[in-house]
Amino acid sequence: MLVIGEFKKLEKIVTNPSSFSLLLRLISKVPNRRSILMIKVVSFKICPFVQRVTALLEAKEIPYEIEYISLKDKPGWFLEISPNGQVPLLITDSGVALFESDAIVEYIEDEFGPLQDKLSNEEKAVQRAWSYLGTKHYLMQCGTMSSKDKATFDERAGKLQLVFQKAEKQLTGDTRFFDSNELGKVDVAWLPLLHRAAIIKEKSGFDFLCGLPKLQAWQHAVLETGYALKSVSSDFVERFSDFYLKNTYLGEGKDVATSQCGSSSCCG
Ligand SMILES: N[C@@H](CCC(=O)N[C@@H](CS)C(=O)NCC(=O)O)C(=O)O
Repeated sequence: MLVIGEFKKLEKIVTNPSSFSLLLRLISKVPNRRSILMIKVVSFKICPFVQRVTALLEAKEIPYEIEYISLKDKPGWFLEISPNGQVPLLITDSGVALFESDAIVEYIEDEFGPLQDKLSNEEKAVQRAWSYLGTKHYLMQCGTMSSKDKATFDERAGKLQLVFQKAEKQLTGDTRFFDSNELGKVDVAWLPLLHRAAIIKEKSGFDFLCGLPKLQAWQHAVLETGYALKSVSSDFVERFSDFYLKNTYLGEGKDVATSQCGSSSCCG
């Protein structure tokens, strides 16, 4: 709800259209604001780097519109404004195209405030480091899920599970999320990994988080926020399954559910 002070700010903006970002912040408090003014995210439907950005926008309740492109046939306008030719690309309210999800996340935090306030520099650095560790493994998870045969899958999954084990060791189990009962930067950075692990478990029986109870509890808490679903398109699971569960070991392998962390061997 807008309070009186905010109406005064709004009045100031009306007479000074350059204060656009302040207007966006105010608009984010207005119901049905999506129809008013939005920043734009250029996306590919199953890209985890995009999802970390859209999950943060969702968690911060920042209005945005999304445009999906084909990465096999990138449109000319996109190549024109995207220096790395990759998604996500975020076009700010003043029309500046931002690329690289780390930079985009920092921009959102600078512009709209971080998810958690009052962190010490040390805490912020630890959170940044754990966020990088998560995002650095998106491609490893994609590669693992794309594996065509058991040997390749086992080798890749084994490497990924080492990272999940590190996270298990870091989690205290005393907080709902990574290091707090409030959703934070690390939770959003790991959300795509945890979301994909949940879909793979549901569809194939293979559990990336097998034998890691604190990570499983964290996954549950992150998914329970609803931001995983809100940050992807309504046909995400279908698109994701088409890509990773067809002509892959995960999709076709008869022994997937009992591979490595089989349900009877270590997950109970
Ligand atoms: N370092 C980039 C990685 C983004 C990325 O790899 N995006 C993939 C889709 S998930 C992409 O656009 N690939 C197309 C290409 O590289 O041509 C970031 O953090 O934004």
